[in-house]
Amino acid sequence: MGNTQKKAMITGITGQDGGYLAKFLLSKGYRVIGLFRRGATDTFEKLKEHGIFEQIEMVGFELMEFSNICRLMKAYKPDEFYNLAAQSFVAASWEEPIYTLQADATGVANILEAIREFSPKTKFYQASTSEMFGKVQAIPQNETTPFYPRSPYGCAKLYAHWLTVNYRESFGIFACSGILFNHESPMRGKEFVTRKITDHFAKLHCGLTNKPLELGNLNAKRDWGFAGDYVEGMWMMLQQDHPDTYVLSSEETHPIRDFVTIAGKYAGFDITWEGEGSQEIGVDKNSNKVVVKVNPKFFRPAEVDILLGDSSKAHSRLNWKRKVSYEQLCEMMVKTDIERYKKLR
Ligand code: F7E
Repeated sequence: MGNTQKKAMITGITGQDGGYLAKFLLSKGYRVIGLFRRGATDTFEKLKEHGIFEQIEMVGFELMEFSNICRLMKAYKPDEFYNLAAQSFVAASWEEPIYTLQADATGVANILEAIREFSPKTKFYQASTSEMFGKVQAIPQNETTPFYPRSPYGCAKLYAHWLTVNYRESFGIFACSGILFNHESPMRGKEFVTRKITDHFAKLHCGLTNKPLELGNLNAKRDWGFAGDYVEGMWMMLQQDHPDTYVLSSEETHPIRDFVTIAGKYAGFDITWEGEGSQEIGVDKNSNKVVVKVNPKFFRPAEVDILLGDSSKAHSRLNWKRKVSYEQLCEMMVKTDIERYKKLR
């Protein structure tokens, strides 16, 4: 392949999306440079589980260190740059609003400035989010729906989104913003609700705990898809003739409670719901045991009640389609977690 091999640089390489995207780009013959934060502990488990760790050029890097990103951009001049690094846990953003702002907003300004200065031909992908719609102004949400973020995370991401659009319009940089709705997988962090649920049910299934799963707001509705499908959409955006903004979503919305019921089914529990609000419980009909209860500590200061995306633009312009359904995603996550615990025994 020699000189024609494309170079892709990915921040957030150790996260859920970083792993799936790297795997996809490697399969397309890319040279993948993974940027990771140096730390005392090794954070490469996901890349190792994907079996791709050895194929990625891992480079230690700090998004807050502008000199770092400038040097990297100058040295590599990547064909494509995917910014997947972020403080991405919405609930934590009320505890760490300033850090969230630095990582999720200033970090993007750092990258765009470095591209502008040292590698203006680099195509840039920004991981934008449906959290920007927050208190939704229309249902479903598409690229033209007004934004109304409901968390410091959503506010920081909104700045990054507009800066991406602005650098596209101001300097002609090929900068794309992907407004991705929730995307999950067996590689999802356990602080996010879907994986928290599947991991706990796998433990209950394997007899590794007998405690009920404790959750917050069961009424919130989310539009969940499979992360593996969504990373392909990121790449497709950078292969177009012109940079643009696209929504990627499953176009279905389900309450958290529904995901719990289905995940329970795949773990062997037949859950019925009793009570309301913070008194609500999920009981397994087979054993008559309480397997889910509400703990108000997981309620958020402001909630995003419903997200439902309309991806018609991505379907028609990118020819992007999700392959994994909501039920298949839930089944895949529960089964993988059960297998993981079985291996440990
Ligand atoms: O919460 C409710 C919670 O933390 C989903 C990130 O990737 O997607 C993700 O953000 C819903 C919320 O994801 C618990 O109140 C109830 O309504 O899984 P989550 P998120 O906040 O939607 C977007 C697109 C991003 O961009 C973000 O980076 O579930 N919920 N009980 C709970 N949530 C959590 N985490 N834990 C609970 O116990």
